[in-house]
Amino acid sequence: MIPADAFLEPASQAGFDFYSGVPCSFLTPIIDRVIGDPRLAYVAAASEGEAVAIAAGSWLAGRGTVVMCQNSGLGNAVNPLTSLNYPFRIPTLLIVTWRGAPGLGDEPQHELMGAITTGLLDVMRVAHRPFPVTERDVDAALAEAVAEMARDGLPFAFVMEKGAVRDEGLVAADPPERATGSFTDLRLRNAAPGRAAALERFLSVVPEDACAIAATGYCGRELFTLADRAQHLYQVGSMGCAAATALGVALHTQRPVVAIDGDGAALMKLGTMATVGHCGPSNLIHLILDNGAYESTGGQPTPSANVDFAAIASACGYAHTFACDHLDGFEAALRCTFARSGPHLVHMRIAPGVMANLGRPSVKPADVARRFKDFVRSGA
Ligand SMILES: Cc1ncc(C[n+]2csc(CCOP(=O)(O)OP(=O)(O)O)c2C)c(N)n1
Repeated sequence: MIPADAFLEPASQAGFDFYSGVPCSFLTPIIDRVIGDPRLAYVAAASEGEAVAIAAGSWLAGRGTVVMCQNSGLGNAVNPLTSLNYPFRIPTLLIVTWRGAPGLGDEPQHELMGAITTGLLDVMRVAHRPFPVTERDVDAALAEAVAEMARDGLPFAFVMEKGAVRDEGLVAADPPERATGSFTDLRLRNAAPGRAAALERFLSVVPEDACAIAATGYCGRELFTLADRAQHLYQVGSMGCAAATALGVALHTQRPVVAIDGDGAALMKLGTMATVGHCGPSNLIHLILDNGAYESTGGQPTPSANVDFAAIASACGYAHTFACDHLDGFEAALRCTFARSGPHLVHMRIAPGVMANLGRPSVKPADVARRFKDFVRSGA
C-alpha cells in the first residue's frame, strides 16, 4: 500500500497533469487526492467512455492524461479505446481497478469481468502492468508506461488491486454556481436545409482560430469534402464522443472549439451535456445537426423527434442555447456563439440528404490528430 502522493507526485513530474474518470471504491484514495489537489485538473465524467474522450481531447491540447475507472467501466470505454485512441494514436494512462480479481471473493457482478480484465486489455492492444504497490516501484512503473505510450502512441493501463493506495479523505470544492442560461428561438418552421448547406454556412462564418470536431458518419465526411483544414478532426469512429473530445480540448485552449454532432450521436452520450454544463468552458460550441435519422447507416429514425436539445442543454448549465431550422437563423446563432461566452448549444433542424460527390477523409487519422494538435497548440 502506498500513499496517493507517492504516485501522484512522480506522475506529475512525468507529465501527467490531467485526470478524468468515474470512481470505484478501490480508487477512492487516489481520486479523492486528485480532486483535492489544486495543481491537478480532474473532470468527473458521466461515463468511462466519455472520460476516455475527454482525455483524448486534453491530449490533443497538449496535456498528459490519466483516466481512472473500475474494470466494469472498461466495458463502457471499449468503443472510444478501439475507435478513437487506436486509429488516431492518442495515448492515455489508464488506472483500471480489478474488481473480481481471481481469489478476491468479490460480488457476483464482478466475477466475469474480473476473470477477463487483463485479457480484455490484451484484446484491445492496451499494454498493461499491475499498479505499483510499493513506493520503490512507482518510478519504474511510470517509466514503463511513458516509454510504451511514446513507442506506439497508444493507451497503457495500470491494473489496480484492492488496497493499493492508502485512504486520506476527500477535500472537494463546492460545484461552481451557474446563472440560468438564455434561450433564443430562431425557428421559422419552413423547409429545413440539408447538412451540407448547414456545414457550408458554418465554414463561411467560423473564425480562423477556431477548431472543430465532427461526429462520425456523414457529418465528418461532408465537412472533409467541403473543406479539409488542419483545425478539423473527423471523428471516424467513437460515435457520441465529439462533444466530450471537444470539451477536453476546450478546457486547455483559448480558441473557440466546436463539436459538430448528429442527433443520433448526441443521444448516444447525452450524459456529456451534464459534464459540459458542469465544467462550463466559455469557448465550447456544441452544434447538433438534427435530421431525425441515423442517415449514415441508411436513414433509420432516431428517437430525437420529441427531444428538445436546447432545453436539455439549458437544464445542464450551458450559458446560451439556440434552436433554428434555416440557414440565416443558424448563421445568426453561430455569430452569437463566437461573440459571447459559452458553453453554447445550437440545435439545428436539418432535412435528410447527402451532398453529391461525397468524399471520405483521405488523411490518416493519426495524421489528422497530429496536425490538429499542432494547430491547437500554435499560438497558445
Ligand atoms: C458505437 C457505434 N454504434 C453504431 C455505429 C454505426 N453508425 C455510424 S454513423 C451512425 C449514424 C449516426 O447518426 P447521426 O449522429 O444522427 O448522424 P447522421 O448519420 O444522421 O448524420 C451509426 C449508427 C457506430 N459507428 N458506432
